Formats: sequence, C-alpha cells, structure tokens
Amino acid sequence: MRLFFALPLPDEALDALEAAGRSFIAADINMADARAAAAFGRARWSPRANLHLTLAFLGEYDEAGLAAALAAGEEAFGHGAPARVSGLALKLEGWGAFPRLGAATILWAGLGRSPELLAITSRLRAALERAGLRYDRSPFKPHLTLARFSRPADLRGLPSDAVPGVGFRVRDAILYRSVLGGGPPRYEEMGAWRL
Ligand code: 2AM
Repeated sequence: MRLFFALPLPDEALDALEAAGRSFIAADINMADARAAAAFGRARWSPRANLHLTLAFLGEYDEAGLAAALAAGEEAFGHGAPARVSGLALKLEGWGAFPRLGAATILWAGLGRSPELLAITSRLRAALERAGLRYDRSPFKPHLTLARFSRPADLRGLPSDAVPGVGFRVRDAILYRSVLGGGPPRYEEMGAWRL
C-alpha cells in the first residue's frame, strides 16, 4: 500500500482554497495575454476531500511497514510529543508552481512560515529514520497542491493575490493510504493523532 503522513485541513482553509481555484479560472479566462490562456482547461483540480498538507511521503509498504509507520507516528505525535492546547496554527500565503511558473505541472497554495510546522515535520522524519523506514527525503517545501497539469502550463501573469491569507488550525496528523485508480486518488485514514 502507498503511505504518506499529512495534515488534513479544516473547512475554512478548504473554502479559501476553493475560492482561490475560482479566482485562477476567472483570471485565466479574462487574461488579455494569451500566454496562460486555456492553461486551466487542461488542469486536474484536487477534489476538496483530497486537499491536505503532506509531511512525508513513504511510498509502497506491506503490513509490517504499516505497523512500523504507525509506531513512528506514535513516537512523533503520540504520548511524549509536545502538548498543544488547540492544534497547530497555520495561515495560507501565496501560491506558486513546480517545477516552475513558466512550465508548471503542479499549481500549489503556500503557507506562512511556521516554526512549529517545521518542528513537527522534523520530529516525524526523525522517527521514520530511527525506524529505518524509507521516505521521499526531498527538502520539505510546505505546499497544498491545487491542480496538476499533464502537459506543462505557463502560469505567468496570474494574480498574485488569488490565495486569501486565511488563518486556520489543524487538529490532527494522519497516516493515509493512497488508493490509485482512474481519476483522482482516494485517501484512506490508517492512523490519526491529536496535535
Ligand atoms: P503533491 O500533492 O505535492 O503531489 C500523496 O501522493 C501525497 O504525497 C500527495 O500530496 C503528494 O504531494 C505527496 N508526495 C510527496 N512526495 C511524493 C512523491 N515522491 N510521490 C508521490 N507523492 C508524493
């Protein structure tokens, strides 16, 4: 099974991200400059239920790997982890594209700097390493994937203020299983920890 750790988003963040998607589409349609025009005609938008903040992508594992990942989650987020009164405070901030704006395959919304987010991600990644679990070690670039493009799209010229600066709180960290098929992946919760 394909595993990853992520933070699910509350409704106020999901509403803001859906509004951002509508702003992008409206701007794209209205653009006098044809450079980015029609880019969104080919976009695959993340369904609301699939929007999340990935902390670590583990990839394919068997049942033993799942048990080890659950134990690592417990070590990072369970008993003994720093207690918080009301979750982790985050804020939407800006947007960008991977690998670059002029030839984007992923359009993402960004987050304001959060030392706490970096700290919980480091805790998790350290626990995965102690358990000998492999995961994608690319540097952590916190982002929320809004849309994917199978052919690189030129997104230059879209409004810089499309993503509203909405603050929100995340209550849980989740170990998800990603089930691929036709269309968007389906994410199933395999473990959850209160932040
Ligand atoms: P993305 O949304 O930025 O593509 C499940 O695939 C989740 O894990 C997605 O949120 C995806 O991020 C993320 N992820 C991170 N690294 C990945 C990788 N190497 N392969 C696939 N998904 C990855």
